[in-house]
Amino acid sequence: GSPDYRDVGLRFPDGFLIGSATASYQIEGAYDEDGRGASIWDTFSHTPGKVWNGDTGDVADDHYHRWEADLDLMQRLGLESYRFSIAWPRIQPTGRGPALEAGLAFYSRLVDGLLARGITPIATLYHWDLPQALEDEGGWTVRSTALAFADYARLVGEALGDRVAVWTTLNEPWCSAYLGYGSGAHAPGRTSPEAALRAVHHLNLAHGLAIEALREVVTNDPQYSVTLNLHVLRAEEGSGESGADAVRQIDAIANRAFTGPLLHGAYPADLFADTASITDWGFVQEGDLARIRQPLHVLGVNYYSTTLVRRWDGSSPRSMNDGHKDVGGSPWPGADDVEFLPQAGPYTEMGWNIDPSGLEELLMALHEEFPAQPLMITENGAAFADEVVLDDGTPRVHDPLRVDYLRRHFTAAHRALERGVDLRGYQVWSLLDNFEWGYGYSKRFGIVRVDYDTQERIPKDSSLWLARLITTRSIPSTEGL
Ligand code: PNW
Repeated sequence: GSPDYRDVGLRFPDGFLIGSATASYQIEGAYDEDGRGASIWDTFSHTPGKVWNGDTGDVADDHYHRWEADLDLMQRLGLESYRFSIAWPRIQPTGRGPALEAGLAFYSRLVDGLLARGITPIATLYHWDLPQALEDEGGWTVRSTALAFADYARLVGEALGDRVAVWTTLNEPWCSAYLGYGSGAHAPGRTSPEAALRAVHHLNLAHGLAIEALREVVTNDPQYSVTLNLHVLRAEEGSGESGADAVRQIDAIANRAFTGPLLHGAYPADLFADTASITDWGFVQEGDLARIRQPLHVLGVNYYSTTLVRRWDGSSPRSMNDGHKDVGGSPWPGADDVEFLPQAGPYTEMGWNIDPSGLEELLMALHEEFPAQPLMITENGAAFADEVVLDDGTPRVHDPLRVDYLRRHFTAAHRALERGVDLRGYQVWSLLDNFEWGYGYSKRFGIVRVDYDTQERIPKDSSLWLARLITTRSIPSTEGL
């Protein structure tokens, strides 16, 4: 049978970077301070009906003001690495022009503070907060946004390119393209299949151009990466050839639309065929593919759950349990005849099924397709409905479900390591409870609780468990937490 993924005592090698991750719009707040321009997420969250409960990132975790205490907290937990993102509109309020000194200074202090505490900085240039002014010119549907991104990368590289250890260009371009321009669940909330496919290409191009720009200006010897949310796809049992073809189609649009150009230097032919009625992909210009394919020191992998599909024959209402907020549009251009099926539990608060075998499977599949490519888990974690309890007057959050989720996924990652995968690290999503995009503050992914009234931080049991994992380099049992 399949492993239960609860092993304790498994050791991770020295140099395997264990830390935690956040993103600028989800934690910083201070949305109008020090000259920061508006991003598409400011516009989106301030538009009634787009985010649950009308939540916005205006204040979030107030990390912009509390960064130093947050760094101290990371140090107390013993984090070896911290994956954060840089808010483009803090550097260039309209997405173009000279850099704002105050914006650069904030991230410069943050990086210095990490290094002073012995924490490796992993910086993401784009975790979804596109300057609104660029969206007004077409956003990711136009090529000029990719060119502007390269200029932004150069400015950040000039300022931080002597200290950042790992640069990640984009976080989950799948979400930016398909949720932002296809389904409309994310900012900017557009619902056009063609726009989504144009966005795919311009995001891929932006990645390549940004690495070229960084390479020209950095002075240390950093690593370059991009982070993808690859879908682990399964066909309905017994669905035969038609199920396998549904997997093939979703694999093309969800996974190979990115790994193709980024790692093989070409878009897959079946992606073109599947989307021929939407676009002829004429926006892919000569020379683009050579610039998109850049050697990557690590490929970032975000993993939460699996996806179950089959071909829809139209005989009953279409099942769309794809884990995404249904706001009308489709995040699957050209795949209107694919069904997404409910999966066996247990589930997290997001409604996502928990299946650590999917992580092992994904790492093995990447290793087989790209044997020489080092990998890093740049996000894995879970939202649960945590509660604060008082233990002898001390506020605590006992989150056994999150501890169990993490233990089982760390075990899966360890099995992949043992099977020969060149896996370099594991960043838990997320350090802090934060603004969970379309769900606002209702979903808590943090290993540290945030009280949104007082901004108090309360380390959950999962953070203590992670701290012990880092000190012992072994997967801990949960005794004595
Ligand atoms: C990732 N989906 O987002 C992001 O990188 C994080 O910012 C986010 O907080 C985290 O995962 C948890 O959601 C995703 O709909 C958002 O499949 C949506 C999806 C996947 C990942």
